[in-house]
Amino acid sequence: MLDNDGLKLTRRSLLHGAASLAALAGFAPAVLRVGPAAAATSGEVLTGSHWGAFWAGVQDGTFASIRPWENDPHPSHQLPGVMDSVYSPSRIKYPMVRKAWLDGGPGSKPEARGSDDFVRVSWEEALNLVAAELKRVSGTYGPGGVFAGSYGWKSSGKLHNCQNLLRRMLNTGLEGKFVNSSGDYSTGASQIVMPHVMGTLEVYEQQTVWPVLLENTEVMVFWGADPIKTNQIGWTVADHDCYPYFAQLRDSGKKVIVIDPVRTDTVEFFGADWIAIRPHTDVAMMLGIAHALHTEGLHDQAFLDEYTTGFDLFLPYLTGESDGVAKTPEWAAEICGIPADKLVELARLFAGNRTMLGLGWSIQRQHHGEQSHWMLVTLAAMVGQIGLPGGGFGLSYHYANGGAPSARALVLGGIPDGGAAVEGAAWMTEAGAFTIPVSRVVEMLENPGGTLQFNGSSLPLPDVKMVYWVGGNPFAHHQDRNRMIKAWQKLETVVVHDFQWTATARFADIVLPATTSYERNDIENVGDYSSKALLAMKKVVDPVFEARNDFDIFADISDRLGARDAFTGGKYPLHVDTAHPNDRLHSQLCGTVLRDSYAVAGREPCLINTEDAAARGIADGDVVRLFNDRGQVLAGAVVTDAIRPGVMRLREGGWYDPAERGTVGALDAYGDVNVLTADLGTSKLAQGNSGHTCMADVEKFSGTLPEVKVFGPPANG
Ligand code: PGD
Ligand code: PGD
Repeated sequence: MLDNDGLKLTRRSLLHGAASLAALAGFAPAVLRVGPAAAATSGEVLTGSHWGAFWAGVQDGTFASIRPWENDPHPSHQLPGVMDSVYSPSRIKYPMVRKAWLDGGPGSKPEARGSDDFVRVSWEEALNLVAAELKRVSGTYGPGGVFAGSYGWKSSGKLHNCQNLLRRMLNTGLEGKFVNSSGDYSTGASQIVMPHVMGTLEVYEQQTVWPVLLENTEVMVFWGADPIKTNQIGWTVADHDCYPYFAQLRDSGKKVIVIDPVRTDTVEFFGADWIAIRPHTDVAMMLGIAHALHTEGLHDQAFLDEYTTGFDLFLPYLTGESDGVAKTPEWAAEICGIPADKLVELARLFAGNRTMLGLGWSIQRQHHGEQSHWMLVTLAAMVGQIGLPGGGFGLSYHYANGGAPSARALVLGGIPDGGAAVEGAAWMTEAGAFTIPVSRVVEMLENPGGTLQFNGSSLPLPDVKMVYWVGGNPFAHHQDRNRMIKAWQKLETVVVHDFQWTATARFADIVLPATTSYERNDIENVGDYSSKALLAMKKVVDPVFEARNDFDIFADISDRLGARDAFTGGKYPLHVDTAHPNDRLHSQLCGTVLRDSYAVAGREPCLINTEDAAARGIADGDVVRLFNDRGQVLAGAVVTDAIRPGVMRLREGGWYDPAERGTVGALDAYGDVNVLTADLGTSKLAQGNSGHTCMADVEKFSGTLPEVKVFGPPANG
């Protein structure tokens, strides 16, 4: 049973929730914070989402109003829901564990998934459980044990990409021992067949831009596409830059045709010719049009000869020479439900006018869906306008505002998934790690040890015992729910992070509450294709209840896997202050009697805060080793509260004294801080030195102490 309180979350109860969060902070583990700790208590904050950029109004620390960014030409009507998602009654408030799993351990009562009670646990307990289970499953079952190819529309934002972060944690903390996925649910068929047909991906590529279409295109066809609806959404932050062009197209009076079983928003917006095709029959309809083109000699044979191969193989099929069935308009009409004379009319219209065929993606999310986009390319090649201004075909006019002109702006990279960390790991087979096409997850669970035919090869199916899903809702997006429930019962453990009680979360064993992107800082491009702006996605409100950023959750699990630094990017935890010495002039006088007044254990003194020293078992006067990726230095510890926690001071100018002389990487026996610092120009403007840019860690030195030799002469010196 869900915590009943979780169903009554309101803005008022939120205040209570915030208070309980503060009260519980005592047992929350330390987190590496990404961004400032607190959001504005009142005012307006600019941020963004799949639905577009917007100004969030904050009142007394609560997200209270929302208005579109002024540079959004067609704001989505869904924005009020975006605000409400922060406080919706289905918000996950606390870490929760399924009761039977908590009582009986992994694999207990799997048939109770979806109906069992959940028990609230502390973050500490939840993180311990997840880390221990990852270690157990990967240790017991090897690289095929954990599935982490989780897919879905995680929020916009380059840093808080929870799916990359999950894989990063497993790449750095579990040597990459997990099962990954490829492809997506949007264009799974087309993105595989198009490279065979066109040599390119097509579905996620920029389209001939709208100004060119408006100037040249005479007939615009939206085929199984409803761009007025779907361009509301972007994978990054939606720009909505297509909509003003849609209005210009509508006002131009040019012909717009929509081929769709449903009279869509796009039909209404353009006052388009609506061709109400029977579902799943587009290939037949295209064949009927192709047949009419060929019969009337309207196809562009010169284009086919010059730019394509294979028409000679296709033509006998089209005419029926190879299988005895001519794909005439009459033949097609019987199948697609559109009269034959309409198909002939379309053939003449397409060939006689500059025509852009804009296809949507639903028609490739069908059994044998590869065929529709493949046949579309064939039809467009016969029309012969591919490459002419405003002609040909496009597979992304309906998605993320494809066709909105691109700015020459920076396109941001995402947080890396850490895959490089495991390249060539010993457990990898010659074929590499397990990866399955993402929509075959259930088949994978049903058929461990079997194989799956995929794009010309035979993939081995692993024996997965644990599923880790973040930023997606497979109990919404995957097909055949009842088959899926049975497959899920084969699992020993399911972990889900989400901010709402999705069906997927309800079918999990361990549920961790994530923040929405409005409770954290991030950065994102505006416009998948237009890249019209970079948006600092500012935190609007502090996390509600016990929600935490996926980043912080994974960092803490990484800690328990012994890989926090590798996950967080090797950001060593302590800043090193490298100020000038008060008892020397740089390195001058270091070799003199003055050293007697400041050296500790015969080495350069290093100030360490009392807390940092205690956490590392370091006492005043100890010889310590400071280290980072660049080098390692011995020093004498001065444990003090005269330096803030998280900072050490090792002054510049201590003489370099490598234990192994002349050797790269040697331990410096005395304390030259520039062994640790970064050799980095300040920026391309001034190219100053960055001697104060230095992060490192410190430990009590436990090896054989090298003698300090630098204050005597070199051998034979
Ligand atoms: P969403 O509902 O967007 O669906 O499937 P997808 O799984 O993407 O789920 C995203 C989840 O991520 C939400 O529960 C959200 O709360 C969570 N989330 C968002 N941000 C974060 C975050 O920062 N951290 C964490 N931990 N969670 C976060 C959509 C899929 O459905 C897609 S893309 C397509 S194209 C398919 N379409 C169809 C279809 O047309 N017809 C059918 N029959 N089925 C489909 N399924 C597919
Ligand atoms: P759908 O709405 O599934 O959109 O883009 P996609 O093009 O796949 O389908 C488009 C049209 O195809 C619909 O009007 C449908 O009636 C029609 N159709 C269905 N079957 C057939 C058929 O057999 N033949 C023909 N000719 N037409 C058919 C989806 C894209 O939209 C994707 S993949 C994602 S992840 C985003 N999701 C959303 C979203 O969930 N909500 C909105 N508002 N916008 C989105 N944009 C993106």
